Amino acid sequence: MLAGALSLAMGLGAAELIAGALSRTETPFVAVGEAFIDRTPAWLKDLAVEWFGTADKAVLLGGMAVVLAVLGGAVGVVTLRRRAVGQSLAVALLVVAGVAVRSRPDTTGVDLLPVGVAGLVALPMLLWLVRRAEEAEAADLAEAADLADAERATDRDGTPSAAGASASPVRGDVDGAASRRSFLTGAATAAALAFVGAGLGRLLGARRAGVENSRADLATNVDLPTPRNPAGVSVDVAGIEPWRTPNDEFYRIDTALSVPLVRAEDWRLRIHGMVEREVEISYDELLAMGTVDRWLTLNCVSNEVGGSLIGNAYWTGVPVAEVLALAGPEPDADAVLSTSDDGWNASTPLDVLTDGRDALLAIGMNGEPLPVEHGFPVRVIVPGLYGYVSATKWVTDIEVGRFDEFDAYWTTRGWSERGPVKVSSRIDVPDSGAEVSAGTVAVAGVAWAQHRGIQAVEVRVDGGDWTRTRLADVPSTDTWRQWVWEWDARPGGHRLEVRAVTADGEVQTGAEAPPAPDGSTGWHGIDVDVR
Ligand SMILES: Nc1nc2c(c(=O)[nH]1)N[C@H]1C(S)=C(S)[C@@H](COP(=O)(O)O)O[C@H]1N2
Ligand SMILES: [Mo]
Repeated sequence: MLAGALSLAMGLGAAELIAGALSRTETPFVAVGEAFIDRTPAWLKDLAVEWFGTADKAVLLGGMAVVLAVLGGAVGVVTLRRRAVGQSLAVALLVVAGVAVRSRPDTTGVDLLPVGVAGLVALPMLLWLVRRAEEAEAADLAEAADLADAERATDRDGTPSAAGASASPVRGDVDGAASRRSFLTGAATAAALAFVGAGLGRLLGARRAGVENSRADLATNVDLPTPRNPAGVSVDVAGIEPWRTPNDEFYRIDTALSVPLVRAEDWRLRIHGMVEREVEISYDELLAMGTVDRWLTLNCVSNEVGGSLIGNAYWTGVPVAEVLALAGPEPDADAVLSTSDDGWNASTPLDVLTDGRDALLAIGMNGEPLPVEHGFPVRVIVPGLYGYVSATKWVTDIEVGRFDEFDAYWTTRGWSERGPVKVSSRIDVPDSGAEVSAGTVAVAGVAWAQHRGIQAVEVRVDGGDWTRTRLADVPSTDTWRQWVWEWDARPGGHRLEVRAVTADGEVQTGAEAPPAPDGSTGWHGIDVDVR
């Protein structure tokens, strides 16, 4: 029983640890508890609150621990008799935990990782402990048999008999005291590791909670304007991506397996390097400099033609140039290396940050404090540059210097040192491969060339002449621009392609290039079947 209960505990402890390290809150233990709470009938909930008050959660957790100990004990006993059945029971418990995890809101496949780890830890531990227990038991039986033999032999003729020496099949193979010792050592280790794992996991999880609290405080104390789309930015065609990307739909790209957890009150930004004076500012000091609100489109250099690694949001932040001015960059500096709390970094041209464009140290996204996954509490965003050379999330350090001295994260991995956004466009509707009815069909999408602006978007059918589309309005050159074209569709299979023209006259090239090393090119095309 101890073997079963402790191996289960150790598996769950490991799951807590992994979940904590990944900043996931839905551990198997927690998820089962929450799923249970959600399924508890109201009268029982009321009763629990009436009986236990605010201790109801502690009572539930204690109750769960007891139930798990009993279940684990049963698994141990069954495993002792029938290995395969016992292990299947253990796996069944893990499956239940997995289902509970996935039944929680906002969980993804990643949240199943701790469940898997629990299995990888618990199952071998179960077998090992059960085997030690079995050996100890067998040795006990053998010793008891020896004793009985010896007594019988002594009874008969008064002298100990040598015949009893081979009465038990396991005698000689197993030393009972050693097996017991090794079972107890294993059991104690399992118990200790379960506690340590769970404890560390909780600590890590508590940090996430602290950061979310910090976000929640800011949401009430900092004035972040509600995003309202400027007039005319949408072509209002069903199926097109919304002009403003909601935070939970905004693409996420970073190297962080466990997201950096920095509370606003602990955040500091150091500005140093080739500057007149080194400066360090706090979150409150940053806010006190005064914020601006801007619509900016951010995209990833890894975006394939027609891809979706792009989003448009209403950002609140302090101009990077003003923060740099506090330190006073030296005249021969040409780059800024911004570094994240987790060590990731990007080098950005100094002149781009100071040429008057809305390069921001952003604190707000779509009227909310930055989501943790998008860089809370402070990130950089620079209109006109790909994210990998500019948009450092969880930024804590800004070094002014020279490109020839900086080695930024992606630059050392073969991507270009400079990453200006390339003009591009995308067809959102109809879907590629769609069947549409002959007649008027709305073809619509977006085009972008941040900080340069889009002057025209053209489409062509089956390689024919390029036709101008109707453009929606934009508040500045820094956002993507929606377009729509009423197509008089004739029956048959057709290929539609799109290209954009920047405000300064560059026509988007049809030459195809992959994302590496400085962004994909080519026209986005779709095939549709007109009936
Ligand atoms: N700290 C940190 N910041 C980062 C990255 C990263 O890996 N780590 N990735 C960058 C890249 S490649 C892009 S495209 C943008 C994506 O920002 P988002 O996840 O908020 O959309 O963040 C940038 N900032
Ligand atoms: Mo990116």
